[in-house]
Amino acid sequence: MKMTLRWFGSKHDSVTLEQIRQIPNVTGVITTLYDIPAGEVWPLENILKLKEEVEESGLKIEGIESVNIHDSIKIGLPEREKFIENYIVTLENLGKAGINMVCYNFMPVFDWTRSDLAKKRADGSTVLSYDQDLIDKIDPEKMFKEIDNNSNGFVMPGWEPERLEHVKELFEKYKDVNNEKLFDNLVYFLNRIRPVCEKYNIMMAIHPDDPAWSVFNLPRIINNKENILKLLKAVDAKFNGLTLCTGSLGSNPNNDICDIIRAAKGRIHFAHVRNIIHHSPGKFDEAAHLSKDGSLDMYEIMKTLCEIGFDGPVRPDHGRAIWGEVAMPGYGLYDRALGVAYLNGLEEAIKKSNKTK
Ligand code: CS2
Ligand code: MN
Repeated sequence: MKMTLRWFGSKHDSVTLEQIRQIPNVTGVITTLYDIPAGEVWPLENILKLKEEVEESGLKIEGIESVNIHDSIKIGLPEREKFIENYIVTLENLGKAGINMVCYNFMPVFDWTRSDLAKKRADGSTVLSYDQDLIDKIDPEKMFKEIDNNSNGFVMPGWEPERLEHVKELFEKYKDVNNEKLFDNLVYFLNRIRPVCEKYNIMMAIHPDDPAWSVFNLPRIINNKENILKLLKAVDAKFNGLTLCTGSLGSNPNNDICDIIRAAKGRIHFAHVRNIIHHSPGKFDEAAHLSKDGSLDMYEIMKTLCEIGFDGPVRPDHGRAIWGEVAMPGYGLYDRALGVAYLNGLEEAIKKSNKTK
């Protein structure tokens, strides 16, 4: 596996490439052009500049998270054609720059949802958490403002301010979009981008819905094994793959992550590994990456990824913020550096135990 860290770019991240370079065994970053709104073309020039910046620090761009999908594509509006054309040009430019993995999601309106970005744990550290009862009481528009107010001054991925302006309208536009329609629109999109992906060997890695159930009555289609396999089969080609996000899929205790990994063998192009603590249905906290800190067995997850021969990029996901570090919630230096150290330790232990067998 290639150990990577997410990096939001020099203008948006509290962590620098030089710091990332100092973390043992990290060879690459997963990054994005954060300032380009969903739907617009990523100019080749900007991509090459980013690539140069990353490579100058001794790291490599292992993939993009995310090239966001314009809502008209998800809704299936006539203007989606223009936005799909733009997406194809972006993929072509990424391909020309030698970038071969793109993480994206197909969640309507909101990318991910949490009710608290800094829930205090007994030891004083903080984590992101989700409580369905609280979400049920929140007006989606207020939700945007709350996330913005609590993000320590950073622009949270998926909660970019330009989205806020359209929340009401968007809900209206999604009124007639059910799970089936959303799924068909996803398949349509994938078939349209297939030629450019295959030409440049670009792996598309869809991110599961987070949490893995419907929020604000919006449709959800990438939330369990059955639905994931349905998508992989609907466009049955390698480029159409998955970001195995343990925290998102694991938000639903009924999802067996190792079973999903085995079922999606050969189609997992990226892995987000983090633990999560289930409290009761609809209530969970994110956890440090340690197995004993949460409900998921991280050793088994990493072992299963090794067993299926996964050798793509993996990155730690949100963990705990400690020592009052001021960073984007879920993306502090501690969150990321500790996560990598732990995942490295697991991988080493798994390889050692395989050798002695
Ligand atoms: C989230 C998402 O899992 C995560 O890290 O922060 O924003 C994720 O990056 C997107 O859903 C992928 O498109
Ligand atoms: Mn994730």
